[in-house]
Order: sequence, then C-alpha cells, then structure tokens
Amino acid sequence: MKPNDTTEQQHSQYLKRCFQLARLGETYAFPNPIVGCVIVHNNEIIAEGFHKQYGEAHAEAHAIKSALEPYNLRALEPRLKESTIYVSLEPCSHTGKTPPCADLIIKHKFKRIVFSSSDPNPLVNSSDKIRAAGIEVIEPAELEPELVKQSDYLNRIFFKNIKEPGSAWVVVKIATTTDGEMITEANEPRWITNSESRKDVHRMRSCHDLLITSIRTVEADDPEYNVRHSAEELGLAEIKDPDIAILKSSTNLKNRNYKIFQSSKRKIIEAKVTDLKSTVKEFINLGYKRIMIEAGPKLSEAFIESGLVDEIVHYQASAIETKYPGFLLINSEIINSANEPVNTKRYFINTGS
Ligand code: AOF
Ligand code: ZN
Repeated sequence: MKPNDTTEQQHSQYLKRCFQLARLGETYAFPNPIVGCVIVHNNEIIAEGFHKQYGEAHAEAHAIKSALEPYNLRALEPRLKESTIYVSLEPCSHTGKTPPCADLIIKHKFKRIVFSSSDPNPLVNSSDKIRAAGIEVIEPAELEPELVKQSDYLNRIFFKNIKEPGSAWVVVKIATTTDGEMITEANEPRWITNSESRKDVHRMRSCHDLLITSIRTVEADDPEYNVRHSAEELGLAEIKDPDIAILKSSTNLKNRNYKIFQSSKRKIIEAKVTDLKSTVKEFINLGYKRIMIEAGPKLSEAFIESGLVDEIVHYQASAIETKYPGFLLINSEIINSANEPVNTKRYFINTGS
C-alpha cells in the first residue's frame, strides 16, 4: 500500500464529517437532500461544503469553490488532481437549478471520489461517467454497511419524497419516564437530566415544517413549541420555528393567550378533525411535507394506529428499557442514526402504504 492510500477507517472518518456537514443544512435544503462534502489531500481536509438551501449551490460546488479560494493556502488547483472528494450522496449528473456536480468533479480531475448513498432521483446516474473520465469511484456497496445505513438515514425524507411525490414524512416524538409514562412540556423539568435529548427535540422542530398538536395539549401544558437553542448548539446553519396545527374535535380554544400564539413569524392552523388521513392530506396540499407530532398519548397513539406515521423518535428518561404501550403493536425497525443523544431510539414504521 502506498503511504497516502486511503483506508476503510479513513473513509469512515471523512464520511462522518460529511454527515455532520450535511446536517447543517437540514433546516432549508428540503425538498432537496442534505449533503456534505470534504476534499482530502495527503490525509488532510483542505476544503468542506454542504447544501444549505434548496435551489442554491450543491455541497460539492461549495467545497470545490472553497478549495480554490485565494486565501485557502493549503489548496491550489493542481492539488485537486491528487485529492479524494468525499460526498454523503452520489453527485448529480443533470442540470437542475444548478449545473451537474459530476462535470465539476471531472473538470478538476480528482484522483478519487467516495460517496456513501446512491441518489434515487431518476435523473441522477454519475458513477459510470466519472469513472470513464479516469477517476476512481468508491460506491456505497464497497463501504461498511453500518456507515451506509447512517448515510441513508440522513435523507430518509428526501428518498420517500422521490418515491412517493405526493406524500409527507410523519414523525411522532415521544418522551417517557422510566415507568413508561409520557413526559409533556408541562412536566419537562423531570426530564432535565438529559439535556442532549431536549436539544434534539428543538432541532427536530427546526427541521420540520409543521408541528401537529392537540387543543388538549395546548390547554393543559401551554407549550411554546419553538426553537430555544442557537443554530450552533443544534448543529444547524440556520433555525426556524415550525408552523403549528392544533387539532380539535368539537370545542374551540378558549382564548388566544397561550404561549404558542406569541411568535408572529409562524402560521397557526386550527383544524377540526374527523379523520386523520384526510387532515394530513389537507396539510400536504398546503405544502407541508415534513410533519412532526408533539402531543399527549391520545393523539400520538391515534396517529400511530392510523398507519400515517413513518418514524417514532422515543426519548427515554433513563437507560432502563421502557416500552411505550403503542409500540407493542408496531412492526418497527430500530435505526441507529449518527450523532444520537443518549437513551434515544428511532423506529421506522412499516405501514405498508
Ligand atoms: C448533489 N449534491 O448537494 C445536492 C444534490 O435543482 P438542483 O440542481 O438543485 O438539483 C436537485 C437534485 O440534485 C436533487 O433532487 C438531488 O437529486 C440532487 N441533489 N446532489 O450531488 C447536493 N443537493
Ligand atoms: Zn449536485
């Protein structure tokens, strides 16, 4: 082996950095994927990039631009020929809102590209083209399966949206005490021991466009349902509060004095519900495709039983194994994602729909 040959361990190290970078763009990249990219020369990262905003430059374009900036003394154009470009998603090969990243990679004659997820977008197929240009291509099939799983998890919402364009991704957030009781905003202090998982909830809020709750939860807990951490603390480039849907069956909210109404920057929809499926359809028609449920056990369970849920994120107050009763009925798969707070389980729900 030549001294600067990249080992499997190095692939893992640099791709994990790509995952971190990709996650920075999670607030505004959708409906595009989240993507991170690093350029490595002689085992040193010389440039990084990520896809920050739908319609704007892709991760690879940002990284290559940064490698060529005059102030980046470590990186000069000829060095790209001796560099490996790591990307958390197969480079695009089509002209969309931006030019094809595959062409950019070929133009700069990189030595090697390593990517950790394939792009299911039918317009994208870049491996053969890049290989034909004399660049070594290392694809997901050649990487550790666990790494590829983590990479694919990052873009679960993008993948579903490509497969089922008229659908939404619906995630239910649940927090429980050691005895399986649900923790709500009102009794949150009991949960303070795990500040990482509390932060993760705020991160989730920033990365979803609509937060659904119930009139019951608003009246009982008076939650804010906003993002109360800085972008930096949440590993995001930018933060935003989600819009809110308050589901009701018959009665209206008694007044508008609840904390939820205090932010003027977001929309609040009060929706009368007879059937959850048609309610979610209406939200999708309004443009909401990343939806999270933060409510009490009644609405959370109703959603889980409706078959509308793609994922449950379960934060447990301690490491002791607890089962939220609804889970017992579910055919689910536990996903170990990257950067997991302690005592957190993510379940993919196989709704069969
Ligand atoms: C990449 N790197 O950072 C992203 C990719 O309209 P465009 O030009 O923005 O293209 C969007 C499509 O490109 C998107 O559906 C997905 O297939 C791919 N996104 N690809 O190589 C990136 N964001
Ligand atoms: Zn691209």
